[in-house]
Amino acid sequence: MRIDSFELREMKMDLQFRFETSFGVQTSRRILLVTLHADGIQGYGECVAGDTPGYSYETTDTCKTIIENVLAPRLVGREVATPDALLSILADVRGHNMAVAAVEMAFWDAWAKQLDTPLWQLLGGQLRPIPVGISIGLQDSVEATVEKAIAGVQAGYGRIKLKIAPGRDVDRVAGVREALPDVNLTVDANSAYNLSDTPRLRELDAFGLDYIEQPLAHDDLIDHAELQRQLATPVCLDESIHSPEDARKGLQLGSGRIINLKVGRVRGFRDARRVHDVAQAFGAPVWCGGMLESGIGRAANLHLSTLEGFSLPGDTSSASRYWADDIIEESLEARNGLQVVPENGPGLGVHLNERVIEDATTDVRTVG
Ligand code: OSB
Ligand code: MG
Repeated sequence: MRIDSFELREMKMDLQFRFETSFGVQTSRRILLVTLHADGIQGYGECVAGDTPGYSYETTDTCKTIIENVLAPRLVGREVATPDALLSILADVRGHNMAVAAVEMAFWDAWAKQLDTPLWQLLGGQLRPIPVGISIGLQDSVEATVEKAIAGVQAGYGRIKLKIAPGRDVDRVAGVREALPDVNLTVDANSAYNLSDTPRLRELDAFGLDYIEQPLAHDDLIDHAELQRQLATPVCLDESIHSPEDARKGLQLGSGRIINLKVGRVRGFRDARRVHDVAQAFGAPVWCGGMLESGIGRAANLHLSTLEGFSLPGDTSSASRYWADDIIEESLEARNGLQVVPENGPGLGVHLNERVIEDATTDVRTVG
């Protein structure tokens, strides 16, 4: 495909709920939407970077700068045949995975549209309903946490993930487990603990959690391995895994037994697939994480989740939980804890809602 231009659009979207994690509170989201124009086709990519450098050093602003000034100028005017070719043009860009992934996603979407193929098929997946759960932010009380978890189960979700932080952990988990003895329950610490908290984390072994997500530092594999040796509950790695090599090292060291896979964190679909393959070689389950995506990113997550190693419910819950109005026409709503992969046309299989996008847009730039 000959890449003609990129449009970089920034939108501000209000969240339907206050989302608190161990790294901060969010009530809205700045989202970058990348549109790639090539051979008369438009491909879309959503950048998952957050507004602040809490989850990752990447932010909406760093991604905007890197895409506008580094990635897009290199690609405009070039003939690019495959995602591999695109990634090799960007190979010397160290890090900035979320920026690269947004551009790579737009390329996959355009490429799949040119091939008249749904993205899931091009990725090598199998079409099936996608099991999803919900991620519940830190609440001020045990009661509020239990209430949110019960509402999630009543809405049909079969897996509940609770955000935890020191002092807001064992009591929350105990309360939810008592109210919901059979639900698939997990926790996500977003790096809020260190090895000296091992006794506290061991208390969680009593509640039959499916996993404890990213308890220790964002850049650590060594201490996670030590912690995993002392825990019965599997550790699931999120922030620590940025590449297929990280996945190999983490699984080889025993830093965790499960991987939360996010396209943006690992530089795009090609490498997400490689992380998936590494995990399969180790017999480790993966599941698709969420980054409070709008419609394009949410659709992308559902396509990725069709790969066979995605054997645990993902975080791609109903779009209406997050947004009053999504940026796509299709409604990505879970029923009985299952999402349908959108197939309203080739590629990502969704269409932009121009009205919602216009209203939410705060900045537009074009390269090329
Ligand atoms: O750690 O999985 C995480 C959201 C933003 C950044 C990091 C994380 C999350 C979530 C929310 O847990 C998942 C979602 O509902 O999109
Ligand atoms: Mg996480």
